[in-house]
Amino acid sequence: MNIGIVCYPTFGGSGVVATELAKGLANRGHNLHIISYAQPARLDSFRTDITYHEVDLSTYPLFEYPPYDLALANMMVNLIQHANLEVLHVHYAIPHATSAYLAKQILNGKAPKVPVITTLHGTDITLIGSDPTYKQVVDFSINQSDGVTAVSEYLKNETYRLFDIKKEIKVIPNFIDLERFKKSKKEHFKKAICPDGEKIITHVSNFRKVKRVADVVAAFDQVLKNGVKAKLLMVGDGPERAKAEKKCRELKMCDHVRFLGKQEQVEEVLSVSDLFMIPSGSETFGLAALEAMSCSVPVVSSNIGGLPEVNIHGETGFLCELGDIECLGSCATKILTDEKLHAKMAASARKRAETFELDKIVTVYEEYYEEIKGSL
Ligand code: GMT
Repeated sequence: MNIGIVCYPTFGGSGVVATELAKGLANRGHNLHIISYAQPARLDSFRTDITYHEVDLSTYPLFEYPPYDLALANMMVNLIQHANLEVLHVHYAIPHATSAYLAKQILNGKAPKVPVITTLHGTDITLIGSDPTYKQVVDFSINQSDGVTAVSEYLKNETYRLFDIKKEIKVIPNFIDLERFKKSKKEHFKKAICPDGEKIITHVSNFRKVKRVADVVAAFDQVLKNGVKAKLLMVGDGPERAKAEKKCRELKMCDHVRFLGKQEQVEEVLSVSDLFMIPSGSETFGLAALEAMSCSVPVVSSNIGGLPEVNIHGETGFLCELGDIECLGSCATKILTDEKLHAKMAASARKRAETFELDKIVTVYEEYYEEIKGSL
């Protein structure tokens, strides 16, 4: 099949899922076209079966905000006509589903029908999508898609609750490359960071407000106060980084915290981690938690959104109520000070991650494409 995948190019979330899905589909003999405004971070090597198309935004003195959604729709029309796309799969509803609708309308009757599949990822529904500024357009565009998927049961239910959706939403969870994300020996790295055998707690995110990075620092402070020798690795960057750095200065424990910035090989950091902390205020799935679990790292997370569908309380880690620093700190302490519990949770985390294995989920997408194509 010739498949078009539209996504954001960013490090976290939907862009990663879209790019990894494209690679998985290409490995099965499909021809992939990735469309974005910049090269996706995970599209890191040349292959003949994946073509990247960058949406060009011509500027014009009148445009304070160049209309990306129109340029994207134009690109979709070109690719449907000239690359013979058979499926157009857009990740994140805004504005991708709307551009896809427009492309379909433009081509109506002039090209074979191409099914548009929209995958909902998170903030396109829970935050920005349901904001009155965009809500009506998002509602309309989702309903105009030929197929709609959501990355968790939670997100499916939230979409029905927040919008007037007539379509059936299929839950297709996110997935993980178990070969890439597995614990590997990086002892030299661990020694360099933890010369006295300290435990490592890691957080990975885009440091947006919703990730509550200051909570990670505060909970880590509790762990230190509980007498655990530990280091905190903060991976990623974003608007809340300065706040988190300020928090560790206030708590006078900056010596124990390393802000590593954006890292491409997250699995290497996870390989030396003893615990992963993700106290988000909203998280429809929590791909970062799954990546940690796949590297046999137990997770302490908030009991929010889709996180309980990934991190099983008492099994792969612990869940705490939103903003409960005390709970985050004491759960982390419990795992880090009980070797038996740590080993049990690390093994369960990997086992749980195996249920989200990449190939299995790619098959589900492939079958869904066929189903939607057949229904047109
Ligand atoms: O917030 C992010 O990390 C990016 C965001 C997105 O929509 O691109 O991520 C969402 O999609 C990810 C992939 O499906 C999910 O794992 C994240 O839980 C979700 N983020 C939120 O809901 C805040």
